[in-house]
Amino acid sequence: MPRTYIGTLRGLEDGTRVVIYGWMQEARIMKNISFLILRDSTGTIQATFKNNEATLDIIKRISRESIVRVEGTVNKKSISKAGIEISGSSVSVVNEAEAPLPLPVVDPVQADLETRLNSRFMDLRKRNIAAIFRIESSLLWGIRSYLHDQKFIEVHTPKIVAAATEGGSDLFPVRYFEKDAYLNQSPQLYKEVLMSAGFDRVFEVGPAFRAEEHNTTRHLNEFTSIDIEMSFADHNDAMTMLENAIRSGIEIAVRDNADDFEALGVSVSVPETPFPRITYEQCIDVIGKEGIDFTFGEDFSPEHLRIIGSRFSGFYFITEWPASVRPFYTMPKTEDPRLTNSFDLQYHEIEVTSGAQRVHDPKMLIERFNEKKLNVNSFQFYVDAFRYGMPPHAGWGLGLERLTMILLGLNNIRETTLFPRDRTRIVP
Ligand code: AMO
Repeated sequence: MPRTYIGTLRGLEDGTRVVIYGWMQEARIMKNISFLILRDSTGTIQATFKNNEATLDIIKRISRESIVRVEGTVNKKSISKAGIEISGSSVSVVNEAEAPLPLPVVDPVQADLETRLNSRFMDLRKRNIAAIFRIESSLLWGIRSYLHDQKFIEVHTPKIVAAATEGGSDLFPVRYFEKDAYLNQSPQLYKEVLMSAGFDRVFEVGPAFRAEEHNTTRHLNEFTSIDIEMSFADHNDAMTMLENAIRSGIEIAVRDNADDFEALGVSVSVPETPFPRITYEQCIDVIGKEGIDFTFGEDFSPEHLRIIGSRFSGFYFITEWPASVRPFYTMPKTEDPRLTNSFDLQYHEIEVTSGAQRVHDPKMLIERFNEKKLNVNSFQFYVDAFRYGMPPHAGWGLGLERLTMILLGLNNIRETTLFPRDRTRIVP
């Protein structure tokens, strides 16, 4: 008999014969009957057995979290809280779980994050923890499908590279036969090269590696970057694409994951677009009003961003950043070259995306390398792509884990990563 998912039982008629496979969450043995709570990826169900020697003998020995097979019939007249159960006819153990468990699955007392991450496979069995990843998957699905509809093609660029893109100090070195190489910080250079290749609109979802020394609640050393690059476009086009992509991701998650939001006790509404835009200089005014001194050309500190973020209830862009705090590839603003055609998307005080119109003129690009005291020779393959017909272009990079974190109001980015990599953790 084929397997029935627990989540589909309600759609079946009373009395239908079914076979359920799942984890044995709980067993209770009474005088005449026994109860098993079974769990699969779609939910939990109670199976009730009339005690007889054969089944009782098995039920007594099933350890928590063992994989079991239960055969029985759907009982929709159940007096249980769920109003539905399985009247079990047979039960067998498919694979026994050892005891004691490294981490309980149903436990009113939450273990601390470190303990949970050490036994992540158990932690992920919890309904509210699994919900985070189901929602993250839908978010990404919605963003992907939006970009696909907008004629972006999905690409895959190398993660073992020879040069830095986002600043030289945050690189993980790797030995590449007789050469030195690094894990890529961002697909930046490659996505731009693909504009010269004539692909017009590309996106990539992949790992990005940052050897940042500090351990914070919003930094990972490996994160998932959603990157786009589009030709014949500027920063304004890129911002429009971003707000629409995020709205689409949230729309899909809200549509498809009602149970998961409920399990997390979180309610989310689809944000209205366009998102507000505020310039870097307007932000300086905002923090100035709080009596804080700030020098033009610096980056905002977390404290500054808290002040700015307190003015907005959701997503907003900070635009026109000074060239001093943006990478070499960022297009200066024509009317005021101290500034750039760049933006960050913020949610309250947290940055979720960076993006910009890029420099496309090879001469200007070389100047920007020199200004940033970078060695052009290390970027030869990139510069070459600008010399033989590079269209104007723009794009952004959006951190998937940050997006999930802010959407669900989680206070640590590790919660949104299956197996986080931080300053001290590379296992599991
Ligand atoms: P940036 O370095 O700002 O820009 O990164 C873009 C987005 O990626 C996420 N992010 C991180 N998430 C978790 N842990 C980290 N250590 C981390 N670092 C970055 C954030 C951030 O907003 N090439 C440019 C993008 C572009 O211009 O297209 C870039 O990488 O959400």
